[in-house]
Amino acid sequence: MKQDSMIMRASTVVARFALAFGIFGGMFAGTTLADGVIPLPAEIHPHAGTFTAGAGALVRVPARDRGARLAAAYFVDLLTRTHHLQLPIDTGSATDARGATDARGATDARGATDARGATDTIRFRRRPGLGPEAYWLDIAPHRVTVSATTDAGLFYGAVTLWQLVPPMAAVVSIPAQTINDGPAYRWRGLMLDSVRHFQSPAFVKSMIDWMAWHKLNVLHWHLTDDQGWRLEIKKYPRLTEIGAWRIPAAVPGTVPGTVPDTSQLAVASRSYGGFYTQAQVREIVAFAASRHVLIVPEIDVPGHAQAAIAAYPALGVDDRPLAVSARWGVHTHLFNVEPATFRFLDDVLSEVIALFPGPYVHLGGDEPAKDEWNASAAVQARARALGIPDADALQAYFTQRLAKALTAHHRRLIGWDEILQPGLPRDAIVMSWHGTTGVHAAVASGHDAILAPWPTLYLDYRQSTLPSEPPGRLIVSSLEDVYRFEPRDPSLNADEQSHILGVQANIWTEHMRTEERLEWMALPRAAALAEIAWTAPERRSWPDFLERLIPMFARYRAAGLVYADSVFAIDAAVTRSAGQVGVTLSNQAQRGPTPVSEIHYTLDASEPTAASPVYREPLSLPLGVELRAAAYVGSELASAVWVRHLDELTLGHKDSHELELCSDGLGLLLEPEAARGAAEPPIAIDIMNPCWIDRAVDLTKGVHLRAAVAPLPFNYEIGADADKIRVGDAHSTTGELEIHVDGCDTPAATTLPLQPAAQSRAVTILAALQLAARAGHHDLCFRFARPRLDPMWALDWVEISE
Ligand code: TNX
Repeated sequence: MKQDSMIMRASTVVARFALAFGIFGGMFAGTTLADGVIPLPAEIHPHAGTFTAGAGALVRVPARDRGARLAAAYFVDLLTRTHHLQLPIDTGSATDARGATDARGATDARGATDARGATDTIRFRRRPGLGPEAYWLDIAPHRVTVSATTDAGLFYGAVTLWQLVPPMAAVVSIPAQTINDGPAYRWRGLMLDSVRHFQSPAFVKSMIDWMAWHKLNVLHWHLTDDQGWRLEIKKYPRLTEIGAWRIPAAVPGTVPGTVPDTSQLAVASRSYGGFYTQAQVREIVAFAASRHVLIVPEIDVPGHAQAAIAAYPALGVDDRPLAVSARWGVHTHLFNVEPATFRFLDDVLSEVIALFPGPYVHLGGDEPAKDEWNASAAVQARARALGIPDADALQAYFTQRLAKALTAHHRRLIGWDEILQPGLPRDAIVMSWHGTTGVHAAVASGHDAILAPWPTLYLDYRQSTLPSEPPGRLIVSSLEDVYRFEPRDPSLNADEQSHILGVQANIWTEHMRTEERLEWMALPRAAALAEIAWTAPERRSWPDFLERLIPMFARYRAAGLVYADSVFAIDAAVTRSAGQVGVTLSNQAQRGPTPVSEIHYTLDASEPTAASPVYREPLSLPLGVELRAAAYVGSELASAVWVRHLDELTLGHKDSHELELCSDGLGLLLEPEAARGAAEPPIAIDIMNPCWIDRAVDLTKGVHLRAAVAPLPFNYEIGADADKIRVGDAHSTTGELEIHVDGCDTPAATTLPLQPAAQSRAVTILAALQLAARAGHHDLCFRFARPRLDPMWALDWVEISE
């Protein structure tokens, strides 16, 4: 089961989702209006009665209406997948195709048996005058009608109808209501980075499928970068023969004690990678079309180009051979500006355009560190010949030169907000990631724009501070942060507003080594994104969204998708005083005036159920008990079960999440390369300053201390910032763990040599040491003295006992 790979708390035993939901998943009660529909529809009007489709119910579509047939088939397919219900489809009569009331219309309205003998019908039909993605859904006691002008509208009507059927229901039973719906924005996107880590074609399709459930309609596919070229280009086979492969990114200190020089590594060690063949891309594009998802390919220029240059060195600024990068960050290798390079890019774009029929091509443009261009005599000479004054203007030239190629192919250019420079063609679209300032500048100058602000809509940021989060970035962008991002900006005038095409969240995958983790990072934040992109701000409500999320979770489980329970997951603060343990429990959903979930707990090692005591105030418990807690929404289990033995040993054990980081330079959640169980949390670390604090430790009697450490690769391109990292202070060739009392800059109270851990890629427990008694409570600071940047030592946990 996929859920097995979810990251769980190390110091505690957490019951697995799969198990817990297996026990409690069937309890979902009845449905109310639009219960479970995400994104929330624009208008819902309740009526008396209930539509119930039992055996013999029929789905009817007009004859020769392919769009209606596909929408109906998707509805039937979804119902089969999540409910194991199979409804037959009747492809109808010519009368239906005209959309007029047929002879059976009156019969249907009465709910009597129609010509095929079915009592209850779900009809898909055309209705003129609705918006391009809008639909109308009428649920009456014996008949459901899904109508729309377009195929997309019928499809979205089908998705809503599916979501109206309560999860686990054995029959289709929906309260009578009319739903009139359409999106606030036409661009409702997710960006998938298939470069930093590669996903299988099957995964990409599965993602497109669940995007459709959320009425998300754009997959921006990031296909080229420094760490790989993932798209087969027939004219340039080396792009994927060479450019699609790199060394695994997480090998710490590849040659112990030296900075790994990837260009020296044998081809055989370039073991990580993959690419999409053109046949696979065609299949994915066709699949996406069937889900009304548009794929927008991204070929990133002029930066993020190292993989292409590794494959064809003549594309680069100097002749030095390059390897495909296995490092994260901003690389300095740019395409050169020679005519041959533009011919190459024109050729690449011709193949890209042939594969992706959509109207847009994304040409990146982000983070072009201009060092190489500025330093190169050849680039400077070329710029002078073109009459271009500086490197920024050169990037403008680069983008605009390729924009012309796209225009010739009747395609519109999209780029990150760095492309907004004088001369940018008016029809180019600006994708703003630097907050929303890029959007203001873009729409003010008449460009269409898409909101994709960092860090709120960056799904590589973690969703909570809990140790259950997989590797990623340390800043928190919670489900609520995403939900509360407001795309509508009242400071823009109506004309400017009309240039905002919509919103997009970006899934950068540096730290997402597995597809399961990617799903965890994407779900359910994609549901929050869907609602801000589709539903008008005045209709959105955070508590209401959370309630509707519970049946969405059930659908995710039915489809075998991994998702984050972070919003409901139990957060515990534990304190000790004289034989007692104080425990404060909370979760993200609990905060605010209207708590959506309730926390139930047990002290007898049994699983908490909805009937277990409700947590209302901090608990004071005797030492030695085992506390279990879980969040419920009504009778539905909404979080993993949190477990902790409150005994001496586990209370003295603190992992990197329970310690405090000394600084917030560049915070990441990282994992050691080797020998780590699925239940071990990643390590919280500031790579600019790997340093942790344990506050107010009682040293009156002295303490016994154990620490677990791991070497992590320093595989980051951070330019001159690397000089700010303190290294070179080690007293041996491998370095030491230093423990400081009351301030990290005091002389170390004691040090532990790292030598015993140096040969391992896993976590090593260093020999225990004794910290001498001194009166009162003191802050302990743990940091490393190391000879060089790589490896970067990390503190996994400390254990302090008397
Ligand atoms: C910035 S946002 C990038 C990506 C990284 C991302 C990590 C943007 C256009 N470029 O190359 O993957 O940060 O969060």
